[in-house]
Amino acid sequence: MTPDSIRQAYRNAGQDQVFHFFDQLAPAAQETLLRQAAAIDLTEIDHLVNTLVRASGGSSVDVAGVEPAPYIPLPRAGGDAAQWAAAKAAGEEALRAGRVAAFTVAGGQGTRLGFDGPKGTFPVTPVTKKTLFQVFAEKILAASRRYGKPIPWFIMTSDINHEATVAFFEAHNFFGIEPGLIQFFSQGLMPAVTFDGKILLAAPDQIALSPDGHGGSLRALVRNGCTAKMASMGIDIVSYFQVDNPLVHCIDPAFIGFHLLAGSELTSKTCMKAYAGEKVGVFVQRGGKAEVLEYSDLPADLTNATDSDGKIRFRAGSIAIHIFSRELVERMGAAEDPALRLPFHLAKKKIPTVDANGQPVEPTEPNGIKFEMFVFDALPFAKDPVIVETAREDEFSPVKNAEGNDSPKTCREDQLRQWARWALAAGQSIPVDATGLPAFSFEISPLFADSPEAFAARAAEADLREGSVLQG
Ligand code: UD2
Repeated sequence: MTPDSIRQAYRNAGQDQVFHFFDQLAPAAQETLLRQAAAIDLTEIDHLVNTLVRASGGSSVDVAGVEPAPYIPLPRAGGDAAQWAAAKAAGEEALRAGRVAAFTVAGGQGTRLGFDGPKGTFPVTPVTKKTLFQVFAEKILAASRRYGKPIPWFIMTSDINHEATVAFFEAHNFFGIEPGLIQFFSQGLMPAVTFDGKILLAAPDQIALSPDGHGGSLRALVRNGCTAKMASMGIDIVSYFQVDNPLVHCIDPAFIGFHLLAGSELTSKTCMKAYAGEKVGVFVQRGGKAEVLEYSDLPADLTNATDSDGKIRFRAGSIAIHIFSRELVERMGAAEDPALRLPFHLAKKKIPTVDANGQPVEPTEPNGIKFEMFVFDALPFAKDPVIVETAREDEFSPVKNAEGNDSPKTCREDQLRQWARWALAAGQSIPVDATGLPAFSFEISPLFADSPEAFAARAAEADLREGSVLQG
């Protein structure tokens, strides 16, 4: 596209304000703006403005007819132990056949934590302060050693943190993973618009762009050649997790096995909500189709509803751990028809912009709209989706806030509680308080043991005391 044709397209779309300062810009700045403008799909923006923005006058998400979605319970919660064992065996077979890749979404801004840098570089372990990325790397390495097959790791970044993320891995020798097995790629960006659909400028030569949500991962995996690479490696199972939760079983044979045995295209983990207002989406169904409703879209009466036995009715929380079949990613990530792609959600935000003279404006009230896709919206598009329960204490303790719930402190303590449980189950004596928190800090690397069984097998090597670190 030539500069003229780009500007013409913006004029035709009623978005000429993007070039308001163009003639006053230096050539390099003009080029930046043209490059950003050319990368935006104006037809998509036009469609979103017509369907979502114009219709957004305070309307809430339709929740008519939603019911709690069924899920496979843990054996201890009434699940069938034989079914769990069969699932584990099927998952192990797939891992031994090298069919599985790990996939982390790490393109977010981590604003709530107030940490300046890619969130995966945040230190989380109690003694050596390993970063989130290192914990995942060691879990992936441990699984690949156990099953005798390399497990490639796809990491989605965004423009905000791509270079810093890659540099961090390089500086740490990719934590012992062969560099060729890790693929970093940047997710797409979306422009922010005013409430009447005009694309906003962040500066005279910059469009106000932000990442397109974790749902952008489906099209980013396709556009960046990741699905093609997976196909060439014989990988058809994609183990998806977020960057903020070091307890996640990045590679979980039983979870993979449930996915395979059901012939599912999308299998999701659920963990029972700790309290009604917990900020996790919930699994619901309507018309026989499962979906996730984000916590902010669930009205208070449904959030607080209880069953006849007093339990939270919509208690199956979505903790953002999924298995995708490669086919589903390919199909949805490449779809041309908007009806077959992930929908966009809009969020009213304070978007830094410029005034008519090009001077910066920091709004104190929301002045525009950002568009984001959510990956869990793939659920209604997937064949035979499955939802599987996991135990919070074993798998979910995200670092989201600087203090309080889901903070570095709660996460550190949950790691310690988990390792103390393994040690106690293996017959060691460790002083713990009523919440299971050990009286001293120590650390177990996934390369030493990544499950209670793995720990029990090596318990004789484990002398746990203040500051102990069990590494490889
Ligand atoms: C998410 C879920 C929530 C629950 C919770 C569990 C949504 C909307 N909500 O809440 O239901 O499952 O997690 O912890 O997802 N990311 C990108 N690119 C983006 C935006 C986000 O890669 O454009 C990544 C981000 O780096 C992180 C993850 O997605 O790994 C979650 O993002 P978040 O912190 O915005 O989600 P949160 O905590 O609001």
